[in-house]
Amino acid sequence: MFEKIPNNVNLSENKRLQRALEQWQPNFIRWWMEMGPEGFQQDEVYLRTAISVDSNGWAQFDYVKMPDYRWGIFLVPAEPDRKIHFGDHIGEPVWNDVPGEFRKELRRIIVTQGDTEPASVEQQRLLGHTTPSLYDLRNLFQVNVEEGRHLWAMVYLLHQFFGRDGREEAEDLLTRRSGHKDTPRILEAFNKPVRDWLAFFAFTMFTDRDGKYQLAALAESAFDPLARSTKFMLTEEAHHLFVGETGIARIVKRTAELMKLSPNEDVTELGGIPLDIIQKYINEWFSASLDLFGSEDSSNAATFFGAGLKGRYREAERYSDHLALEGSYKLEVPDENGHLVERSIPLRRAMNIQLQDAYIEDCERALRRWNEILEKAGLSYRLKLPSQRFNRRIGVFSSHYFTPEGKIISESEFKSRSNQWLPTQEDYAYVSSLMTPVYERGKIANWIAPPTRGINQKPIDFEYVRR
Ligand code: BYC
Ligand code: FE
Ligand code: FE
Repeated sequence: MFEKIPNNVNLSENKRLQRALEQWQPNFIRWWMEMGPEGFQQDEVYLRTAISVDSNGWAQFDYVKMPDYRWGIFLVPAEPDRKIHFGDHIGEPVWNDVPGEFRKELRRIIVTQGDTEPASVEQQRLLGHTTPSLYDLRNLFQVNVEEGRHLWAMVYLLHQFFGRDGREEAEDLLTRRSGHKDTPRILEAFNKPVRDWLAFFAFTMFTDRDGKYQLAALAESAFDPLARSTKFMLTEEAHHLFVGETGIARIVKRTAELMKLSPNEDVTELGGIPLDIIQKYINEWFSASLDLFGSEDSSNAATFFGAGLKGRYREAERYSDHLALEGSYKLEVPDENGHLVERSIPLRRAMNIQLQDAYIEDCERALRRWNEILEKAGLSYRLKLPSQRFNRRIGVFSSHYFTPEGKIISESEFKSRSNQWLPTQEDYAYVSSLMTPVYERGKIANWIAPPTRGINQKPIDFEYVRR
């Protein structure tokens, strides 16, 4: 069995880890068969598999049946003499084991990260039945198997460094279920349904992108095995973000084409997705993803930073003060009377929002690209990111209601206008009415433009999934 698990952690010589994985692996496969992509487990999918971390080894492409995917365990090579570069232990050597005083916090971070990976597979498990093309079907499955590998990455850390409670946590990662009323996944966005392909692209654009920033923050960690694991995960994450960003870009492009064909720019007559529905999905998934950063003012975040467990985005390059003991982050927050007043959050307690700022900047860049497509098509409509205050469930804005422009409003006004801002049942039903599968080689659904190129230099009409 262990030869089948590609790894660079000396698995063949690590008996203790082998025993732990021996028990866990069959349960993982059982979970994958039950909760993984439904209906396609016996098909041959053109997938990339990581077999080593060097540049020519890590991305091997071939046809694989998903249950035979070789989920591996990879850490980027250790940096010799790496030192902790932020927080209270700055300058000390990084840890290759878990310090007792931070055990609880580290376990919690790893479990939270690990929980999102299988959750996303569960959320996406039915999408194969409505794929717009074989190219997209393959990308969906690529994302799914890699999220599976990300679970393995976190389970490796739990088994190797957390003993018995690590093993218990690893089991629990396979028992919670996205959206389950008694045993839900830990974070809210991972309990939301991903109903259709517009939602899938919005999810990979906005929610996987939270993943990128959380992983980047953990890649700074003083706990070196965590830093090295998450660094390798980031190389895979890039493709997930590509799927999301280009997926929405292709829908925008197709919608723009259809708007030109329709005398009153009504694309529903032509089976397209109207721009205002795309905007509502952006509003929904952007706001749900902001909640994943935790509260803007967070003592947990201060502890994580001080201990050196979790840094900011590119801590070394983007910041000069790595202690963050002085200074503050100014944020307008609502007071009890519903007036926005400036609050100074001590910098260390403001780590979540600093990470979120980097994320928002990145999202803005994608929005500009989508809007270029509209501009080139000669259309005046522009897509926008809603205010960070809009539709929040976590953090300092969650106690009040805001418009997408960030203006504070009453609950009743929000309720009466939310059908203009967030997808309605009719919007979901309309999008879902377009989701008829296209399994023919080289063909594509009417509501989305074809990709500009194929995968791994293959043509767009390549047989990415052999059914
Ligand atoms: N939902 O101080 P606070 C990915 C809880 S995505 C529910 O505000 P903190 C992926 C929190 O636990 C990246 N509960 O937050 C993407 C705390 O509870 P306690 C996943 C929430 O702790 C797509 C309380 O509220 N990675 O990889 O600073 C596909 C107050 O906490 C939520 C990580 O999240 C929520 N949204 O930060 C596949 C990294 N937010 O202690 C994969 C690891 C907060 O009072 N996690 N709470 O009982 C962390 O670093 C932190 O736990 C969080 C929260 C950033 C999530
Ligand atoms: Fe992931
Ligand atoms: Fe991802």
